[in-house]
Amino acid sequence: MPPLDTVQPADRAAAVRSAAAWAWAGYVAHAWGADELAPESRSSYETFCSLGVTPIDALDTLWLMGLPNEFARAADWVAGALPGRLDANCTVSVFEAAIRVVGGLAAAADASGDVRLGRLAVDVARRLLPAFDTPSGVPRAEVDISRAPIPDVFREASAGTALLAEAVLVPEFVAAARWEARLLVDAGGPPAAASAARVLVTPLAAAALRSLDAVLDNAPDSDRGLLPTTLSVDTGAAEWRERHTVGGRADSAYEYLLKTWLMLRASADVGVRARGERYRRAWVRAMDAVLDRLIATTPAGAVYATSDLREPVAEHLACFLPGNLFAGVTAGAVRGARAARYRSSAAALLTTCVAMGDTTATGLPPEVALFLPELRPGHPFSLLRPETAESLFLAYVATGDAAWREAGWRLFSAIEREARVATGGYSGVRDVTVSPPTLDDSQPSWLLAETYKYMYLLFDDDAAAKVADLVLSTEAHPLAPLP
Ligand code: DMJ
Repeated sequence: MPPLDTVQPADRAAAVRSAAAWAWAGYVAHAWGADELAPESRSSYETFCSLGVTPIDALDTLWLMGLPNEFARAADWVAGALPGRLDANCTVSVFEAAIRVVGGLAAAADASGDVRLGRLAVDVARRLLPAFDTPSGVPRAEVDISRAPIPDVFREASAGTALLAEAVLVPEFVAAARWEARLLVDAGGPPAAASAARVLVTPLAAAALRSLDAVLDNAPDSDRGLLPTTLSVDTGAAEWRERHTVGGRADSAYEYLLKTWLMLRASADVGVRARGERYRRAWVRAMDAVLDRLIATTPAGAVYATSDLREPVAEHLACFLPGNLFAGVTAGAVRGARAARYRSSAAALLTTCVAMGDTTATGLPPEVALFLPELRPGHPFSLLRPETAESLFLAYVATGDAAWREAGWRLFSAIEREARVATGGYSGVRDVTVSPPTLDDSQPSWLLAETYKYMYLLFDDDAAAKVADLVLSTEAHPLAPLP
């Protein structure tokens, strides 16, 4: 990596690519076959039943960045090792396995045409399917990935409550259902099996849609589009009165109202498009309510997403929201005065997310910021999360404003300066207010799946053009919309 201050704007994408290659090289050297890299101790740790979540999550980033040898090595390992690992008796989070493993496999299969990965996306999605077998259709939080029956005691303990984000997983399950249909057709099945209408009624897609519909059908009208943060898997209704939020536990459900529409809206099938329209309307209603009720402005004019309890707390996780608003405007989900409101609110929210990093000694944003009323870190650690980079990319696409690219470069430089490990990889930091920081010795799989991918997309117009017609999942996996 050349000195950061000598990198010309035209070379920024190459710098991101080389950082991603460093993150990957660290994983290969010290954690090969494990879930995630512990870069400082040059070892690894297991977070997902040893499924090898880092290579799975990284596959389509390696492909997009033009790292064919790295992609081939990862794809071969996944195709060879994952089937055996899936048969080990182990409990996984349905949400995490869907967004990282099913989404990662399906997107990599879409991009490369590697049928082995498509088959595995279907296999993993089918293994998650029993979780959706609840009275409401809202899935249980966890499932045994080996398909072992859930012990009764565990079933009772975990059956009661789901988080909102866990209930809305349509893009991943539709992507897996498409691969299932494609494999059927390839094996001599009727071509009509791959039509959008037929894909949506397969068990995989139908289960995810039933859960989303249960959430929307049961959301109290008095909440005017806001969704309950915890749900009963028996009824699909709010489990107890809890704050409304777009932060952790709820975030991707709001994001996926828009993205479920994006998956369905271009279909040649009028019924599929009509179904998608329900989710576009739900997204607009939700975003109107979020802007009315969950946004706060400090006396100094900083705008941030909080909760309806109005605590002066901003989570980095909620920094996906400006990008989601920009994406909706770009896609034409809203027009006229509403589009103008979404665009200006998104710019104000993103300005605060950028300031969360710009105002710390490391240049990294904290996990949680407080406004007292000045901006200061609440939880001061950083897990190198992607949400600000994601929103910067989507803001740049929507506006073409080079200031968003400059902010992205500052964020990239901060990671490079503060979080790079000399022996390979990057690490989260314990306190973003101290430079150089103490590292937490972990490289989350989303660094390669999302953070570097969004930075690369921000700086590389050709790469951005490649994903322009795809739907970027909540884990940044580019999924093909239904035909
Ligand atoms: C990722 O797994 C996804 O972006 C998810 O939607 C939220 N949490 C992490 C990154 O912060």
